[in-house]
Amino acid sequence: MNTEKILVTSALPYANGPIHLGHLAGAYLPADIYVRYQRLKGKDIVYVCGSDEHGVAITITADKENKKPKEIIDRFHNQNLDSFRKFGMSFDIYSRTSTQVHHKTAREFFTAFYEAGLFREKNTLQLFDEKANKFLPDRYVEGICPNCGFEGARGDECENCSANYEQTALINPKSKLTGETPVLRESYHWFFPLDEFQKRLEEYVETASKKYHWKENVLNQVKSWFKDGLKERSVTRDLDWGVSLPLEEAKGKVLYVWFEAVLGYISATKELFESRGEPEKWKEYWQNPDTRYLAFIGKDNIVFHTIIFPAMLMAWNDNRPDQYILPENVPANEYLIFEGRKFSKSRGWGVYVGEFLEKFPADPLRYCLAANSPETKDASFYWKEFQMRNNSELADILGNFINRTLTFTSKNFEGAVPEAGKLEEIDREFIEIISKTPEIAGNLFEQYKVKDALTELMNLARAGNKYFNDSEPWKSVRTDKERCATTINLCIQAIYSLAILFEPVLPFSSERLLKILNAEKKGWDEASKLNLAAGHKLGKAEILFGKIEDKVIDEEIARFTEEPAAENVKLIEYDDFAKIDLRVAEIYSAERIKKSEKLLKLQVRIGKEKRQVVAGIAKFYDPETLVGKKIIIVANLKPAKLFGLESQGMVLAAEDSQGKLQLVELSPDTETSARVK
Ligand code: B3M
Ligand code: ZN
Repeated sequence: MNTEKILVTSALPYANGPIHLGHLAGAYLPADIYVRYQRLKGKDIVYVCGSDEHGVAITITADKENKKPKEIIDRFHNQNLDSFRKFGMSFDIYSRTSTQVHHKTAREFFTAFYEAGLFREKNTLQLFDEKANKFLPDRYVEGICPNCGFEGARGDECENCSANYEQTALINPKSKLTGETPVLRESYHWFFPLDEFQKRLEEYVETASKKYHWKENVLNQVKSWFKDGLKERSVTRDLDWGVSLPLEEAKGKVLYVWFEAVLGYISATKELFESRGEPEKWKEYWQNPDTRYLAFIGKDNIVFHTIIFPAMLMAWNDNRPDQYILPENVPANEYLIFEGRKFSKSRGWGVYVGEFLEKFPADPLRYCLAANSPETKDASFYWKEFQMRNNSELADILGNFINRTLTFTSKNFEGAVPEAGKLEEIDREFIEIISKTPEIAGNLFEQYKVKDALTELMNLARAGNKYFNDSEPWKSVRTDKERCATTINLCIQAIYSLAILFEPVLPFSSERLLKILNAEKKGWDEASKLNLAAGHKLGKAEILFGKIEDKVIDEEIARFTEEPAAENVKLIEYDDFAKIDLRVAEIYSAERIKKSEKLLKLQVRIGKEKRQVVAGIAKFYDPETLVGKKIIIVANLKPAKLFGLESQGMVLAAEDSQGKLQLVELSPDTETSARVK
């Protein structure tokens, strides 16, 4: 048994919102596939993750919802844990940074640096909101990015260009609490001297990236940071939510979320082994020079995992006897976008994992995200592609090969593996493909090339279909039963191999398939062999991959019909505009529609005429408040049926910055029936 130790972490998602497909494609699915593959290879692997529960990402959400941060993190921690479980993530532990052990670990690091005199301490000018009487750390301010000019850049980082900076560098800052321009106020803070570590970090990156073939997207970002020169970073914040500092004089301050969140990986590993009754064993991973450590992340987290976290570990190692290992590789994916546009929580653009898995099984989603993984460049999730990959690849290639073989076996060989006879060229060629695939695909998984590995695996299923077709067992069953038996024997052997090899990507289907084969899960390398003895009785066959109908996918697409941005709109003639009959209408009755969360039934008056209009504003308006409002409706739209109700027009509304629809309202003295032009 190969007992090489591997430690794998996935970025800790903030517990301030639900996980969406973009998250999965970035730091989670690639790691899970890798981990499952290495487990099949017999490696001694530990895979940890958990919720990031501190920082202003949490407090801002709490402020918005008028809730306590604790309520927010509890809600989303549990929700995300559930989504991950349903998606088949095989974490050994999914912890959270609000645990005791994490607070303790984080303070230990701070203390170690403090006692070593590493921090620079000073009074600094911080942005302060006089109206709210509060300091405004990190995302509490927005402004123009000092690096790329992006408007709406956060106080600590720019989501457009990934630049990180001290808040005071932000141009034209505005408080997120009140919208006011903040003033500068003095506050005492502790700074980590990142600049002092630059040379060693460069050496570390140079060596590790060469030896372990870091991805280019990661390396480019790191290099540009080095080029700009590393700067000291303050590790404390004026905030009342987070890990408090172990210092008397630091009341009302907490550790900067990133300074402690990366340590969450260590805390989670401690917790894991504590729960297994081996409280010291985490050290065999984190403090063992023979362990390989891989940190899977999304591209917006690169600097923290390639520069800041390694620097912290170096600083610890400089001052304490117990020595931590550094990441051997930091495989980061690019972004997944959704139907051609960025995922956006506020604009409701995208799909949450929980929602998705209520309608579709996890494996087709895993397959689709893996096959279209943003490994080297951004990729987009399209519903149509999801349907196509499910129907034409999973069902028509893999599922079909399994299904036709097993049906044939049950019909002609009483559901047992028939004995193979003399091998011919065609059989030997197929055996060759079975025996080579594990190594070829395995090497690709080792290099995080999930897409290519998947192609190899699917090619084995393709080869299976071709072998079945070319061998024509439906003919040989009548003319040469031994030949037929050989064909079917090899097809079943290939299916067993597929069940093992697809486990990292399709864990649920692999488990079901093993049951159908009535066989045990075996190691990765075993998949290169012909494992089933003649006479082995198979289990009950069932369809592994159902097809997804157009209707089902079209419904999903309809929920996300894209509106073009104003600057991209095609120009029209006045005549085109004049075709639309816009009228002022007065709402005289409004009520909810049973079973619909979104729709309201409105009765409106346009002059003397009465109309019924069904409008998708139920989430944003109480029906009572609508009566008497003067609004605009498209009066010459062909009637449509919604939830069995006829809608004789459409109301005009626009989204606000929170993604809420606001009706276009007119002043009460506007004449109904007046034409809007
Ligand atoms: N919580 C980033 C995020 O959720 C962050 C990662 C922490 S990794 C230690 O976008
Ligand atoms: Zn920027």
